[in-house]
Amino acid sequence: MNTATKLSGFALGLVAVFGAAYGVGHLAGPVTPAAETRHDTTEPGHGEGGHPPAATGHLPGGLLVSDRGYTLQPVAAPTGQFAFRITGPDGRPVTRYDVAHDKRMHLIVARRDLSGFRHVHPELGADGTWRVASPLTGPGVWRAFADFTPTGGEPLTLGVDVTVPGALAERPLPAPATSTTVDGFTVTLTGAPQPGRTSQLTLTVSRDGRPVTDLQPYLGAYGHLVALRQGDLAYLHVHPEGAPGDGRTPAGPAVTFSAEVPSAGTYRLFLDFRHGDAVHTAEFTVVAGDQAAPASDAPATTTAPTPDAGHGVPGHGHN
Ligand SMILES: [Cu+2]
Repeated sequence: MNTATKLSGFALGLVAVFGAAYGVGHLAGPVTPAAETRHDTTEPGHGEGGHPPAATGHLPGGLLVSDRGYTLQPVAAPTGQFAFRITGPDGRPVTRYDVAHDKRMHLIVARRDLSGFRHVHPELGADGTWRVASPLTGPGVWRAFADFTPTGGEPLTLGVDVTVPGALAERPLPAPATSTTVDGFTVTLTGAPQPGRTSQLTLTVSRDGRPVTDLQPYLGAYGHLVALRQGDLAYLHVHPEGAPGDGRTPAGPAVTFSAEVPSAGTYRLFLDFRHGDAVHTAEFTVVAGDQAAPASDAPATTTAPTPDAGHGVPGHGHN
């Protein structure tokens, strides 16, 4: 048993590394085949394959550490603190940001195995350094996403890997499900993401079998949904339809999002919602598009019913 667990962890590690390597290769442009290197004046960036260098805007967020002149740089920080800065096109730390969803900076972190999700809001120092009590809650390779809008620029999400040393215990991704529990709440998901087109995802919150109708606004909405793609952690942040106080958006139990995932594959959804002056995060594994994601066939064999999983119907459904 123990050996099997270790092996599956190892296999997942390989998948993650392969995914990361693939992502880097894709972002750097296609590798030029040897037969095409006959030109004496090979210009860097003159890639073939129809991906012009300036087309990074079509990529999902969070895959790049540097985009449109802005770069995410972790900086040394005291134990227990996480610090970073964003440098701008002039190479200097950016100190002016627009407020988006109540904050000038949203820092989202998750381990490469998609465990340990946190969403926090650092404080900006006069020198352009952002600092926050470290959300990196244990050993592992973490992806840190900075989601911000530099004043005068467009919204950006930059991502960087940060390693926290220690004994690494890779966690397998939980199987796809349409219901989960967190902090005594049950959250159910209806709708399934479809690659390349907008899908409605509705998350419904209940507690002790009763619908929760007194959700509290959190960052200007009744919910925030982040989706991370397994393999490269492509980042998607969606806000719900309607806003608190607009006269038509109820404070639960349902919060509806319009989301478009960039490809078929397995995603982990993280729903932040606020109730009782505390923020709760409900997590779901979903499969978008064709059920061909290799990493998802391992959990499919574990069909043991769990008492709190509600309808344990996988989120993907060929009828
Ligand atoms: Cu935030």
